Amino acid sequence: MATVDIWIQLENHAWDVCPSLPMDRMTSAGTLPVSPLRLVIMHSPVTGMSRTSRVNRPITTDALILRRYTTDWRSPDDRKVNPWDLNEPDPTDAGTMGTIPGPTIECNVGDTFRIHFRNLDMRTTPAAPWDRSAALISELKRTHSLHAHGVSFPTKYDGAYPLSPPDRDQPIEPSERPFWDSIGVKGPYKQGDRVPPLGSFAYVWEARGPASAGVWIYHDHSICDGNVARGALGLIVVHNPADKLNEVDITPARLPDGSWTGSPLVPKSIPIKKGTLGILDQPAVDHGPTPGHPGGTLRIGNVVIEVDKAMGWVTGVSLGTYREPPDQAQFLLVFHELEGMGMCINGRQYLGNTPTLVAGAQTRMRFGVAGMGDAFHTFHIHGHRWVVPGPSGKTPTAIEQSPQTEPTSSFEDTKVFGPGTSFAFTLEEGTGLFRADPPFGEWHMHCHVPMHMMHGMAGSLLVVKGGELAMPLSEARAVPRNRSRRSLRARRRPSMSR
Ligand SMILES: [Cu+2]
Repeated sequence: MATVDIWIQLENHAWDVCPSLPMDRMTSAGTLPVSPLRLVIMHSPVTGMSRTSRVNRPITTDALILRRYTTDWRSPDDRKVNPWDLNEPDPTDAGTMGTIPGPTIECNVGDTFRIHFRNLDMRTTPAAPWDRSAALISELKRTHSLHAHGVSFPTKYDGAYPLSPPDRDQPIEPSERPFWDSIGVKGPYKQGDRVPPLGSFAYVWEARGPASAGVWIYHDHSICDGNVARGALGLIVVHNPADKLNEVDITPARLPDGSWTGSPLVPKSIPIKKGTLGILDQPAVDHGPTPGHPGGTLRIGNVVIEVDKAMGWVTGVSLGTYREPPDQAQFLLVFHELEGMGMCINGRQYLGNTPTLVAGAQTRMRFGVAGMGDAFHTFHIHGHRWVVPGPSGKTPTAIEQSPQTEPTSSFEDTKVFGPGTSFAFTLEEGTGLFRADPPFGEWHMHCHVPMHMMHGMAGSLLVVKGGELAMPLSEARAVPRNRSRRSLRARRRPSMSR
């Protein structure tokens, strides 16, 4: 029974739903509308870091990013949602400055977690970060909160406007008084359902009993609708160590290169003749300096291009080799909509940008899948099936206290879920009834609603041995348009002459 302290800050900045590839590997290039501007200014409010970044398909207004920080919001502590995702960009100041979904809150059954939340929504109108004269939008529109599913708390920690009462344990500090005044909170105490810009609030949530084990969503639930559709959501993972069949234990040794910001690839350099970047007539994502590459790296799919400091010269090209996959891995996926962009998985769209999860044949894969937005989805991984574990017993108390290890679903091949729902399941080691045999290769992992899938709600599971060269993955070829009447006539002619 531990208390886990987590520091989260809400920030606003640009977000690219296609950070790796300006195309859809599933339906071929040319199908994806790409932003004509392609350049945004990224600003990290606490470190002061600012840079111009190339984007392929940014959301139309600033995203609202929940970002992990060290104690007292001293410095960003960004971590990838899925370090074994081939396509997830660098989440730090040098990359996307946070993730969608936001920080994963992880604890064990019985633990309490204290979420120190600070609101740094500084959106201006018009949404033009380079326009210094732009005015901040109204404080009420920039007021936010955090609300959690699956765990226990009193109403003061519910974060659900307008129902949460003032928290008598959290007086408003003199330094925050003007901010709370600006949204009409005149009393002496903070209110967790309405945290004003520059204000803070601590939520205390409890993973009470084995019934809280699993994966749950948390999200903004304050004054304005639409904040969740700008990215203000995250996942809670409650582990149940008693669940020997389904649990995974993610130690640094099981992360790629021992790091939450690691990648499934080990860069393997192929020296080439110095050449200009002009030869790359394709947008690529700037991944900034990386270890071993004092200049920086650009990535087009899984081809890594090393560039010099001024990004004017190509200094090398690398495909990379796959790291040896871990024996246990956790994969978290949120199927949701981002404003103006439609269907996303983890804030990204189209195969090649969405998660391509890398695992080995013997990896125990713990999946946590959640839905958010207006639509219902159906989760499907080709070549894999599972059962959802749940409680044993028939009374509410028995259900709440039982270890949640009983297989309670039928044999699942495609699972329906929707806004605010989540489920977790485990694919055990090895092959058999539940796993593809042979396992190697790339498997589609998508929403099975055709319209959602064709709008980019599709990722993949890539099963590798480790050590092999990461060759470019399969891409669709453009499907020709309907044949003209002339070409159809030409096809018919031979049969007519018979
Ligand atoms: Cu769907």
